[in-house]
Amino acid sequence: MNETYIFGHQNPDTDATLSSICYGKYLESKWMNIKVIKLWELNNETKYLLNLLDIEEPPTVTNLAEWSDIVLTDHNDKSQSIADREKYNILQVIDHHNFGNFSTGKPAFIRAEPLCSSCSVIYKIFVENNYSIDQKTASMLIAAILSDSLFWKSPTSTDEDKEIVNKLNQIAEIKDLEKFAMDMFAAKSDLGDISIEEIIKSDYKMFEVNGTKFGVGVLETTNPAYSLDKKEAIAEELNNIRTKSWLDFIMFSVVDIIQEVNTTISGSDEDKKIISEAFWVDFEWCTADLGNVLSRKKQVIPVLNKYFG
Ligand SMILES: [Mn+2]
Repeated sequence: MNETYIFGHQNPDTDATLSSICYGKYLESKWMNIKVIKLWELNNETKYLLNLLDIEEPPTVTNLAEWSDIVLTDHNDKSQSIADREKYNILQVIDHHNFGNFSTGKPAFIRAEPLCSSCSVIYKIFVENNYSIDQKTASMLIAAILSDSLFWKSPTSTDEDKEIVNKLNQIAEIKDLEKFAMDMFAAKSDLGDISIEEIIKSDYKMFEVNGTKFGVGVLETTNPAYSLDKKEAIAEELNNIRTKSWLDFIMFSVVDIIQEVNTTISGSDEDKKIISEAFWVDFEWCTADLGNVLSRKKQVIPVLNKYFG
């Protein structure tokens, strides 16, 4: 039986990783030969969770044999996926993002819903198929949902997501969900001694609209001062990445999860002009206060798509 590879997006976050692990386990129960992989190193939040829940870290694999079968979770966009994706055969996609840059060679199983996390969609698939959810799986699904929803602060959160977490917690039995989430965010915010490029790329996605290629990095943190203190260096590195990756535009936002404020950094006059016009904000040196803009998917990308469209 051929191996089927399952993975989330590049620069994987908690939802990307845990959705692959949980959904991979489910596909295995359907007698598929599944190999969970990741496309890049994990962030500290996901590492903390794998350690806490005693789950094996999937290997990083960036190149597969041609025409390998693949299943995508938490993304569909080509520019956020495995390199040269057209070389592979997409069997399934489980997602909660928009479809702007996606096609398959063969018919595929696609399931996407506007819920706050891919793991919410996966929970629904499990229930619909009478798949029994064990305690560890329930904890992983909860972790991913709370991570993507920033403990319900993100406007992507829906009542259905909250209901799903309540149902899952009857199995997971996590005593204090808020503490569980805050510990996870603290782990994510503990960046240690990482480079400026790693700060920008820790949660970074590329997009293409109407021939305009752009990158958007978001750092969700309980400790915004850590990166805002390095704003000049970040602004400079943004310009380097823009040149290296042949981008037309790049922005990086520090999202304070506690105060619910987005401070966006930019190092070039062109990028500042775009951000100012698109979000109606002014720059003070290299930062602009975007206010309560917490979700890249729901509050940043639609604005940029409209601007560049
Ligand atoms: Mn997600």
